[in-house]
Parts: sequence; C-alpha cells; structure tokens
Amino acid sequence: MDLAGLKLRSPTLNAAGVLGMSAPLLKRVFDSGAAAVVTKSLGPQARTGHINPTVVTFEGGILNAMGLPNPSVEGFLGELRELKHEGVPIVASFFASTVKEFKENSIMLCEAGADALELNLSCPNVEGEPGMCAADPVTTERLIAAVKEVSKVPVFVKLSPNVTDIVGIAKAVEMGGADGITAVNTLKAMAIDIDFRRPVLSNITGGLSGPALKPVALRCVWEIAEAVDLPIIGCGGVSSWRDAIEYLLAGASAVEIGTAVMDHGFEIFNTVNIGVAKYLEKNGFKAVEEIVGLAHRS
Ligand code: RRO
Repeated sequence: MDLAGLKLRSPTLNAAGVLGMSAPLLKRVFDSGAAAVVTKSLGPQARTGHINPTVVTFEGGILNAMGLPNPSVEGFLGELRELKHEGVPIVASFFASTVKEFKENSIMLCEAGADALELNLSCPNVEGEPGMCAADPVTTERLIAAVKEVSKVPVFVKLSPNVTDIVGIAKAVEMGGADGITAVNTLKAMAIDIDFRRPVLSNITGGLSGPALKPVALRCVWEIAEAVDLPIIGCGGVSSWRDAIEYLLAGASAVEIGTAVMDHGFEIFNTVNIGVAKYLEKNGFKAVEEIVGLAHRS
C-alpha cells in the first residue's frame, strides 16, 4: 500500500509514544510486522515530563499524563540514523511551539532520514502549549502550510478527539496541504483514588487510550472520511484484527497500535496483519485498499 508516498508492507504501525524512545525497541516493532515505526513525539527541547504517577490502568484501557517527556529532536537524531541504517521506515512524530520551530524540526527530521512526519497537534496533557492547537482550525492550517514548505516527505497530522467539530479541523488540515491525517490522539479523562480521595494522576487529568477509546476514534475516522479526501491512519484502541478491519471499513488506510502492545506484546502487529490478510482472502478481496471506506457505501 502506498500511503501518500509512504510505502507500507502491512496495515499496522505503532502509535506514537509506545516503544518510540529508542532505536532497538522500534526495530523490534518493525521486526514484529509493523510497516513503519512512529517515534515518541519529539520537541525542540528535551523535557522530563510530569512527575509520577503518570499512568493508571482502568477496566477500559489506560490513562496517561506523561507530559511530553522526550530527548528533543536533536537528541534523537542518532537513534533515527541507526534505524535508517537498519532499513526501518520511520514516521517522526514531533511538536513545537512556534512556526519557526516547526520548520526547523521538520528540516532536521527530514535530513536525518525520516520517511514521513507526524505533526502532533493534540497532546491533551499540557496546559497552554502553543503547538497543541488541534482545536483551532486557523492555527492548524497555518502550521501545516509552514511545515509543508520545508518538508521533503509526506506530512501526517494527528488530531484530537477533544474537540466539538473534528470535521472542521480535518478540513483545515486539508487546506493546509497535509498529506494525511492520523485520527486520533487520546481522550481527556481522569481517575480518582477513593482511599486518598484525590486524583490519581499528578497532572489530575490524562489521556484515555485502549478499548474504551475505540468507538470514539472510529466515529472520528468515519466523519473525517466523509468530509475530506486525505488518507487516514486510524488510531485508538486497536487490540485485534477485527478492530483493524472496522477502522479500514470506516475509511482508514492503516492503523496505529498503542495500548494493546502492553497487553499482547510485540506479537500484536503480526497477529493483526495475519487476521486482516485472512479476512481479505475469506471475503474475496485482493488488497487492503479494496475495503478502505467500504462501510460508507450503502
Ligand atoms: O506525553 C504525553 O503526555 C502524551 C502525548 Br505527547 C500525546 O500526544 N498523547 C498522550 O496521550 N500523551
């Protein structure tokens, strides 16, 4: 499959932030069947993130409020070169605060060999971070246009489910000239410890991922597919090949897997790929492309 110029040997990738902090772990993701690997979101400066507790599990998945810990784009260039050397297709996830920084980071990541960029405009865990603007169509369009001016590789934009009108944002992404949309980031949520009678996460709120996110994320993919012509990468609670098929039928061309890696290990990529291939064969389809968006046709 060709996703806006990014060649994919299977319909699965890892979600940003999951195993994305080191070249050896991302190599294992690739060796386990992912078509390409997505890095942890990288920013202009190194950050330690929020203090613990930063993760809490619940019956429907997990909540995280990591707070964008990352070694910075510059600090990750060595890992990127190592992955490149190993022949692993890389989607570099990144964020920044200003147009200048967005451009500088794009240039550095392209030079280091990124095969695609994924702009993270949608982290729910930082207050007032100017780059986290996926609720504002005007800024979204402006930032994407700036990145597209300098990027030599396809540009995907990761959207937030924490908005009233995701279609309006998706249209702004298209207007800005992006090559694709990743839908979606985590859903803002919280948990309270009833013994301490306090929020569990140090940040109070966090992003919900895992099975409970899937129906919401699937609805986002569906609405975006109805409204724009860009390829979509579905993200949110994919834990089985059946989930992946739902996303493909809703209009996604591939899926990112995150939380399920914690429950099922690296094997999840292979399991989903095999399940999707068997479904296609059993139902008389020759390629993933043939079922993308099929549920929209009545
Ligand atoms: O690091 C985080 O807290 C984080 C990020 Br950057 C993001 O995009 N989504 C998320 O759930 N957590």
